[in-house]
Amino acid sequence: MRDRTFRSASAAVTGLAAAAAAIGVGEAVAAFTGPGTAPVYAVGSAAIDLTPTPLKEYAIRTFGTDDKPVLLGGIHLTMALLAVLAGLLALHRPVLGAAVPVLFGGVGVRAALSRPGATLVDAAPAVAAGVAGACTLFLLARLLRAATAPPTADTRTDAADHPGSPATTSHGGEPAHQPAGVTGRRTLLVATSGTIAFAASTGFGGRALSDSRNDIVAVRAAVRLPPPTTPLPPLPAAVHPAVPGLSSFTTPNSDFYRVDTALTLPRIDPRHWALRIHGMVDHPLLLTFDDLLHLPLEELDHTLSCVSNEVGGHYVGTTRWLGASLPALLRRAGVKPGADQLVGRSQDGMTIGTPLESVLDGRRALLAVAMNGEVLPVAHGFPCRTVVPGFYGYTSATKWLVDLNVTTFAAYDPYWVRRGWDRRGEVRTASRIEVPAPFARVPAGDVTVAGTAWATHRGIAAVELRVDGGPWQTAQPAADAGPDLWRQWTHTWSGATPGTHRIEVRAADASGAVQTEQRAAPYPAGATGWHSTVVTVT
Ligand SMILES: Nc1nc2c(c(=O)[nH]1)N[C@H]1C(S)=C(S)[C@@H](COP(=O)(O)O)O[C@H]1N2
Ligand SMILES: [Mo]
Repeated sequence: MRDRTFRSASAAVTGLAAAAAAIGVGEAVAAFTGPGTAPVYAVGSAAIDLTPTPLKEYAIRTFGTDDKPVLLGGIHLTMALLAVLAGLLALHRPVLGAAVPVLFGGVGVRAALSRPGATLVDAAPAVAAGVAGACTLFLLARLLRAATAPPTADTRTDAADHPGSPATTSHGGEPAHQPAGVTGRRTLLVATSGTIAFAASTGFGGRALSDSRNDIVAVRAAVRLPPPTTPLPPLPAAVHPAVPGLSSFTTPNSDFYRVDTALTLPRIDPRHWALRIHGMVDHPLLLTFDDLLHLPLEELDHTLSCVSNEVGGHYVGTTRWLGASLPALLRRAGVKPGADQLVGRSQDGMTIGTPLESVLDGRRALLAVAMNGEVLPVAHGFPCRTVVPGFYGYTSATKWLVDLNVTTFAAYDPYWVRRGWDRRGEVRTASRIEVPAPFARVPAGDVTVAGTAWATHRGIAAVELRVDGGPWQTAQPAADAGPDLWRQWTHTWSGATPGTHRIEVRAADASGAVQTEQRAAPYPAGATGWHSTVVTVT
């Protein structure tokens, strides 16, 4: 019995060791083919693209920015379970067991080749991983069988281990045969720990090599940006009421929300970057990063928000972008009549379509290279992204931009539109209460309420509050910094009485249209409904 447990446990361990060796070898090869081609990442990226929209929405809602670690954890867990099964299978049928890593390698190959812009070389890490996993498992399984082979007449030495089956051997109990099993177990132990050490060194070594081969941090730090040709004055202090707990007017880069499908961040060396502007234009353009920096650079203060933001949510931020004028470049390329959609494509294959007439209607839209005076952070699109005020990120803000296609809505559906999201993606009016915090306890009397509202590119005209469904009261809007920016506001709720109260907020955009009370989920065109917060007055 103890032997059987040992055999099974050892089989599980050999399965896990072989899987680790496979992942390690995959990482080592991926150091040369790109971090996104490592099998686990390739499978994860393919999974993101294949995930049905409701599940994706659920993941963003439930795990927020942690959705990627959760996905990677799930893939590793699935692999671990399969590895244990493969180990057990290999114990009896080594060839069948070894087929499991081969199958998994096959899934990795498919995933790697499904990535946008993939070439055959991108499949190399998954091929190497599958072969390494299969060979390792086959060899370890053989060692395990040798070490724990069911006792034959020659090796059955220890009847005490088999209380139900008395020894029937003529050599029974002869200790001279003991060392054979011990040696076998020792060989197995050495081989298994050797495999694990090998897996760790190729895995971590491969990652480290990959990081040093693609040292985007150093490349980015070396970028020198010219100053803006037309600098904006600093924002007036009056845009931000000095209420403790209210978010800052400008969002620090480190706090700026991040939403994208990139499991490994694209690492683009600006020295090798070029942007193609083509499609329905008279003169297609190809711009290097140097060309871009030699264009007049302008600044844009702008509030970017995500269509997946829930009512009261935090997928929204305000920043000062720096970049070249997108409309000016499109005019230089000469947009042909009939074109109505501008599709940006990122290095990792994301496509984002913006209504062309909006880009060209006089609003400021940028090929941005910096935010808040800092070269674009890698997570926010280094070296270049688009920004077009008035639209959610998924229809206007392509990070890691490499291609702009002037086309039509009839001819092309971008990534999210193919998944059922609204093809225009204009920002809906939104407002949220930030102070008091939800479920805060505040003293009776005059209570300061404060928050933020935005209707990007239309602007906010008014904000109203009510308590416990009472009459709407007008809040005090802070200074208006322009329609492309959110607007903060404060309100004094006078005479708050002890008990639990609900405060509700709604805003009107510059056209006078008031936010609808009707609750709608973010899918397919952005959340609607009034934000409310419950507080206890003491
Ligand atoms: N390449 C690429 N660009 C992208 C996305 C993406 O997944 N890939 N997501 C878009 C979405 S949905 C949003 S809301 C914004 C978010 O930009 P941020 O991460 O800089 O805040 O980027 C947009 N640009
Ligand atoms: Mo988004």
